[in-house]
Amino acid sequence: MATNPGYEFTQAEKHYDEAQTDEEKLKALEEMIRTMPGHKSAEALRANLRSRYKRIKLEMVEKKKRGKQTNRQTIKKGDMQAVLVGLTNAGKSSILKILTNANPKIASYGFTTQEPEIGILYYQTCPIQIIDLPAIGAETFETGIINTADTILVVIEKIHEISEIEKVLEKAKGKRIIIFNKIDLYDEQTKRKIQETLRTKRYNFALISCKTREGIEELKEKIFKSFSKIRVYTKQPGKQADPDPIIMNPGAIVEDAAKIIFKGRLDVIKRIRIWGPSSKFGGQEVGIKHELKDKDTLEFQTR
Ligand SMILES: Nc1nc2c(ncn2[C@@H]2O[C@H](COP(=O)(O)OP(=O)(O)OP(=O)(O)O)[C@@H](O)[C@H]2O)c(=O)[nH]1
Ligand SMILES: [Mg+2]
Repeated sequence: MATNPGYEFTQAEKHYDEAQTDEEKLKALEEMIRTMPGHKSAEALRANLRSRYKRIKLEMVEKKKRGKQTNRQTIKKGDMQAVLVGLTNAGKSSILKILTNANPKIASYGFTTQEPEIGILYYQTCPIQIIDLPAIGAETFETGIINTADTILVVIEKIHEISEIEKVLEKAKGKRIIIFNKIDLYDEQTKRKIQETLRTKRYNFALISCKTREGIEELKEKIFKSFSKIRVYTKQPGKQADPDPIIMNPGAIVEDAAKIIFKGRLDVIKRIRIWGPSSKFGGQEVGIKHELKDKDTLEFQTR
């Protein structure tokens, strides 16, 4: 090189050539700019290094933006969507992992989660979308998904965190469940106190531990209930009911269920009987306009 570079500069240049990531490249470039020859003929080189530095920085910002966009696009809102919100380290990703098939990064060093992550919780075979978000205060934290989610899962380690978290929930419309995590760290008496405080404040809450799995099944049920859907089981005459319910909105009638089962062909139905909360007695015969309730069992006799 015409500018007679010194040893340090040559080393920095080597680092640049060997750099695997944008961060490493930037670091090497900084080093090159710092150690490059000072005389006048090096001006062009300096300009070249500076523009290289700028270009990589810009590319990094673009990549970050694109990354976010793709992630947002892949999170297509499901019928039942719950989002995990909280301060760093509360255990949001641990909860995603325990509830769903997702395998997020979990660590104690803080601000571990950098992008929204999605998992599916199958509750009685119906899919519930659970979204894990970066912690409040993280550079990549955004409220978009929180504002449209059906249910907000407020994850805390201490009760006073609730008021801080509520600040980002101003535009959130979903139902809220307070999840007091890491309950394994407390004795029975303290646990009761925590429970009492949350009850007095009239929160819908769950005390859980990702470590011992305490409270996890109850939490699943609370999450499902928060969507206010109804489960309707179906059966054929003389047979056991199908263990997988049909998930419907409150106010649904027999006709809605029949349309799903018979794909719209209602003329095949001869007789309808019902068991459960909406029936006067087990096996009551009902018409197509009969309103269903959660945990009803419907029997269709066909022609
Ligand atoms: N004792 C105990 N530790 C837990 C429990 N749940 C999570 N942890 C630990 O808490 C730390 C943080 O867990 P994460 O799931 O990464 O927390 P997070 O809320 O996703 O953190 P960020 O991504 O930084 O916002 C990890 O060291 C976990 O092992 C629990 O129920 N009990
Ligand atoms: Mg996390």
